[in-house]
Amino acid sequence: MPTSPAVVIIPAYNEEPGISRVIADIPRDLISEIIVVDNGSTDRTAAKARKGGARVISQPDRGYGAACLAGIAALPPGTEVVLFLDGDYSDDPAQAKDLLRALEEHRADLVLGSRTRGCPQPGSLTPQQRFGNWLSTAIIRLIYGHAYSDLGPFRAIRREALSRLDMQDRTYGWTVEMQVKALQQELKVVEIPVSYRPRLGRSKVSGTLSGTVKAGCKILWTIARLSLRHPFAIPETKEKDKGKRVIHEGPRRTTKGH
Ligand SMILES: Nc1nc2c(ncn2[C@@H]2O[C@H](COP(=O)(O)OP(=O)(O)O)[C@@H](O)[C@H]2O)c(=O)[nH]1
Ligand SMILES: [Mg+2]
Repeated sequence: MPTSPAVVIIPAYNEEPGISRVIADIPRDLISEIIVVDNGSTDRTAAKARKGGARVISQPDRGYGAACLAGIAALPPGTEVVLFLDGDYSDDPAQAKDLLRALEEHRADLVLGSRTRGCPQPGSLTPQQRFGNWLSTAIIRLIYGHAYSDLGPFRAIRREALSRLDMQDRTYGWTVEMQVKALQQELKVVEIPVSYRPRLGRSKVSGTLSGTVKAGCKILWTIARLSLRHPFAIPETKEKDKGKRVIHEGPRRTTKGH
């Protein structure tokens, strides 16, 4: 178990239907603070998050990455571990425990919740999401030789590693930017299977045609841009750590529903 509690960052845009349940299901014994980044919601997301006990900060500039960056800027001093979780109740917040446990057990820098290695409920991952994941991870594998199984949003990262990644993307490229930069910097990355269920409320990305096209293009462009800049791993890594970068735990099948 982690020696220092983690801070959770939840980017949220109009997540009134699910935000209270997301917050309520986060295991508090391991979490020191929950930050909900209200990304210009027009519903009662912020009020519900506050009522649930989260600190709500406002990021009026729309965009998934912009919301995550605002959350990072608001981290309390001394934060050692940051956990990212969406506000739509697709992920099971109780599995934050598994992510944090894996971070400690493997002495990892980054632990990714993999939906494809878990047991996604029917309808939770759209065919276009699965295809996009497959294509993106195949390209990353070709370039870097490492096989990610997903670009899911549920993840835990050490604060120090997060600072080193110098995250920039303000929209849909956020998750893939983190994963590509983690390989470039030879961070120790672990994937664990997580459950996934149909979201509460209305999808803004994968459930819409324009969201899917924009996200797909942005993800592929992000991989290309980052890889052209640093086609191989940045060569500062200690020799002894090479080859230990990506570990797949599991499979641990989880099927908990709403
Ligand atoms: N699409 C989108 N999502 C945002 C934004 N700001 C915050 N989010 C949050 O990002 C998460 C992912 O969005 P979602 O619609 O669930 O995407 P999907 O899972 O691909 O359908 C949710 O928690 C959103 O509330 C934004 O500007 N655009
Ligand atoms: Mg979602």
